[in-house]
Amino acid sequence: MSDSKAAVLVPGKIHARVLERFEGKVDVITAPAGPEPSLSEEDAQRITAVAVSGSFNASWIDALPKLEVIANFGVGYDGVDAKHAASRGIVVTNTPDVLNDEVADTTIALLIGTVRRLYQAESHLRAGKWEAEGPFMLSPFSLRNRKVGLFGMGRIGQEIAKRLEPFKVEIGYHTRSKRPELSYTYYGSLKEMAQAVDILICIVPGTPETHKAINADILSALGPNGVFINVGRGSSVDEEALLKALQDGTIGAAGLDVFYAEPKVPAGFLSLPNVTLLPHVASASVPTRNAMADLVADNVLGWLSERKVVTPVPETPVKG
Ligand code: A2R
Repeated sequence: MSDSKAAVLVPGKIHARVLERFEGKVDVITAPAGPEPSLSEEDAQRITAVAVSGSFNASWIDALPKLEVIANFGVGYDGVDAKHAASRGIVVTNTPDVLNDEVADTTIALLIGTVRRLYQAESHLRAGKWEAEGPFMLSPFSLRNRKVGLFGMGRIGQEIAKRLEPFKVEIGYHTRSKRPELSYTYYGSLKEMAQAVDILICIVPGTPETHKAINADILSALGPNGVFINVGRGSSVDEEALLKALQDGTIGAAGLDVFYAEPKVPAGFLSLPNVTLLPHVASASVPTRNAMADLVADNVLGWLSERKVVTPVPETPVKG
């Protein structure tokens, strides 16, 4: 980096540690997040890097003629137009691996919480109903004798599968390419897997291909004892179809950490007894979010000082 500091845009909010890491090293330019860029022309002409948690579309990219790198806070970078960035020779980075264990741990908690209705049981206690009315109901479902299918078997999916092994459940997965090194049952289609298993865990990225892949057809294949868990992206689910399936018993229960238009959650879910809802917290612990923040900062600072990034996304490979 030269004497005049590089200008790094932070649209909207980002983890405080990213800003701490930037302090004294770069000039941080903030701007309100939104679909259209809102920046002075002078700032737009200076910015060479972006650190973003959320969305960064083609309009933003095109507003920054000197832009070289976009560092996304999060492993899922569906909010960043990586293809457009690639077409302009701009590098995009994300934060893979450092959150695998946390997300996998949370998935197991959400799964068991959903199957055994643990949140509802705790609410029963907190409301004084245990003493006043008696024990909480028996949970209709159990993890015993269950077959689990993972839609997605990447970095996080494999950590979830490893954690499922000691629970003595059968494990299968659906991805576009079979992973011959894994001993789990491979299903060539999502529907085939939904028919064969009774717990479906969604851990695929949000892409045009996975958009609303979990639809009425898949939910009906999962069946009335079926449990659906989503820790990937809300965009992978047709939420209207899921709500209806939970209301009319097409499936048995769902545990959701992500939503189609979060933080908006369809009101219908809130009153259902067979749903466990989390506000997108799968990676949200202090240590894991710090590690993600460090990776964002390492990517930006590494690029600005040495033209090196730690974790480029596949659309914008960096030759090193
Ligand atoms: O299809 P493959 O062989 O590329 O396997 C990937 C799978 N996947 C799909 N499976 C079926 N149909 C699709 N259209 C499809 N697109 C992708 O999802 C792979 O097994 C998995 C993604 O793995 P990774 O790229 O390693 O992502 P990671 O770190 O596990 O994170 C997954 C997602 C993030 O993108 C965020 O949305 C969320 O979890 O945190």
